[in-house]
Amino acid sequence: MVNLTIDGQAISVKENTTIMEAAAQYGIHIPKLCYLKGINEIAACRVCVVELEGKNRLITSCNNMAEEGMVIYTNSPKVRRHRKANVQMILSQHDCECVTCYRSGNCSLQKIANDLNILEIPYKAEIERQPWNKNFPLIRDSSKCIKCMRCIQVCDKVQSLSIWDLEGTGSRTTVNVAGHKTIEEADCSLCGQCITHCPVGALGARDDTEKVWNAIEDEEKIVVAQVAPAVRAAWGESLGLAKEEATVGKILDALKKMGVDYVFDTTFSADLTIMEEASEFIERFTSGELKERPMFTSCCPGWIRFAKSQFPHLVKYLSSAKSPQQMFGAVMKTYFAEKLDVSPEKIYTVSVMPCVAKKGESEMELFYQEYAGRDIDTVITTRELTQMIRAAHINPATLQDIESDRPMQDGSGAGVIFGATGGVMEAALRTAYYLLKGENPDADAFKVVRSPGFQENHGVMEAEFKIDNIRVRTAVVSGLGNTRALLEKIERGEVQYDFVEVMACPGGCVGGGGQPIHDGEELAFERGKNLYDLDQKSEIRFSHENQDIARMYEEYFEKPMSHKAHMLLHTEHKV
Ligand code: HC0
Ligand code: SF4
Repeated sequence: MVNLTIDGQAISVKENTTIMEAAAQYGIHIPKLCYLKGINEIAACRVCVVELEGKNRLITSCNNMAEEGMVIYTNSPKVRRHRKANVQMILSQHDCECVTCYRSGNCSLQKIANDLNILEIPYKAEIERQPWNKNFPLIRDSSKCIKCMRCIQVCDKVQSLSIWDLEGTGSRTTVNVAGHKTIEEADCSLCGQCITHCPVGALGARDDTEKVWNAIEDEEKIVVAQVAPAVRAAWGESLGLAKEEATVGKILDALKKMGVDYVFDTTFSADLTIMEEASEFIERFTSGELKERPMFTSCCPGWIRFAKSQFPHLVKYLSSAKSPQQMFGAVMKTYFAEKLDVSPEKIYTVSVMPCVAKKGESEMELFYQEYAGRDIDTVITTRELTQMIRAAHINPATLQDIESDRPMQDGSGAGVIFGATGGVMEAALRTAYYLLKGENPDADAFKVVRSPGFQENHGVMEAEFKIDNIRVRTAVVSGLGNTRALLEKIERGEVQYDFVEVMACPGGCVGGGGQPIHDGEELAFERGKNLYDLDQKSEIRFSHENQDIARMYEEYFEKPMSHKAHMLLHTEHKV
C-alpha cells in the first residue's frame, strides 16, 4: 500500500494508483475534461492539475501515480488559478454559443467553466470552422472541438477503425478525418462511440426531429412509430425518471401525445426476425452450408458497415434476415396498410433507436421497396426522443403506461433482450431449439451467452450447445475492436463456430451511440441488466409464442422463409 495525504486527509491506496483515482476512492473529486479511463490518459487538457508540496510545480493527477509520503492539494489557490487559466485558454478556441448547442446542459466544458466561475475569456484565438456534410448521419462541428483526443482514441482503441486523427501543428493543431478523406470516404461504421465519448458538442448525430414534426403536421400522412428494445433502458435517464418508472409504455404514450397516429414496440419485429433468422440458421446449418464459416447475425448496421469495409469476403455469410427495424417498416407499409385499408404511400414510418447507424441503415438502397418508398422514413435516436418530449412540454411524470396498438402488439422477453449483447443469440437459440425438437427448452437454458463477463473476455462469450445429436458452436461479441480480433481468429482457423452474433457497440445496443450521454460513465452493463430483468418478468419468453406474429404468418406471410417473407423480410447484403 501507498500512504499519502490529499487535502489534509490521510489516504492509503494500492500501488500503481493514479492521484486522481486515489482521491476519488476517498470522495475527493478532481475535475477533468480529456481523461477516459484506460482509453485516454494523456493529460491533454491539464484541468486535473494538483499541487505537490515541496515541488515548485503543478502535476496532472490523471497520469501521475500516488507515491509514498506525497502531500497533495487538489484545490489550493495556485491550483485554482492554473485550472481557471487552462479552461479559459480552451474556451478561447471554442465557439461558446451554448444556447444553440445540443449538449447545453450536458457539457463537461460548460460545467467546469461554471464551477470555476469563469465569467469572461481574456484571450481570443481564431475559431476553426471546417466544412461538413450536414446530411451525413454523424455530424462534426469543429468550432466546438477542444482537441481532447477522446474521439481519436475511442475509435482507434475500442473500435479499431482509426477514423480520426490530428492534423496541423502548434496552435493550428486540430482533429479531422484521417488521411485527408471526407467522412463519407472513410470507413466509419456509424457506431457513434466517438459521439458518446465527446465531452462537448463537437460530435453528434444528424438531427431528424423536424422531419417527424413535419410528418405529424401533414394531414395526408399516417405516422406510425416503433421503439427499439434498448431505448426503454435509457430514455428516463435524462428526464429524471427512475428505472422502474421509465417504461416503454410511457414512451408510446409520449409519442401519441406528440401526435403520432399508431405506436408499436420493436420487440414485436424482433420476434419476427427470430422466426426468420432461426429458420434460416437451421436451413443453412442442416444443409452443410456453414461448414466453412459461421452464419453471422445481421441486425446491427454498425457491424454490417464494418464487415463490408474491413472483411468484405465475409459479407456472404451474413444472415439475409433484415433487422427488426427494417422488418417492422416493411410490415407497416404492407400488412398494416392493408389492415387500415390505405395505400402504403400514406404511411410514414418513424423509428426510435439507441443507434446512429440505424439512420444509415434506413437510407440504404437495399431496403427501398418500389411500391412504398423506404421501409423506414425517419430514424430518431433516444436523445432526439427526449428532446422531442421536452419540446412538446410533456411532463414525464404525467405519462401513462399504454399498450402498443393492434394487431402488432405482442412482444416477448426474447425480443426485449435483443438490446443487450448476447440477446439476439439467446432469443434465436430458444426458438431454434423449439423448431428442432418441437418443445420448449427452459427459457434460461442458453443464458451463458449473456453479457456478464463480456468485459473480462475481450467482449466475447463462447458457448456450445447440444440439441439432440446436433452440436451448435456459438460466439457473441460486442465492440468492433473485439470483433476484429475474433474474426481474425476465425480466419486463422483457431476457432470454429456455427453461429456468431456481432454488435458494434460495447455491451450491445444499450451502449449505443444514440443513447443519453453521461460523460465518462459506461452504463451499458447496467442497462443490459435492466433488459434481462424485463425478460424474466415477461409473460411470453419465446418469440415463437408471440400470438400476433403467429396470426400475421397465418394471414399474410404463410410461414418463415416463404416467398413473401423473402420479398419483404430478407435482403441480400452486397459489398
Ligand atoms: Fe438494437 Fe435491434 S436490438 S439493433 O441493438 O436486432 O438500434 O435496441 O432496435 O433493428 O430489435 C438498435 C436496440 C434494435 C433492430 C431490435 C436488432
Ligand atoms: Fe469511429 Fe464509430 Fe465514431 Fe465512426 S462513429 S468515427 S467508427 S467511433
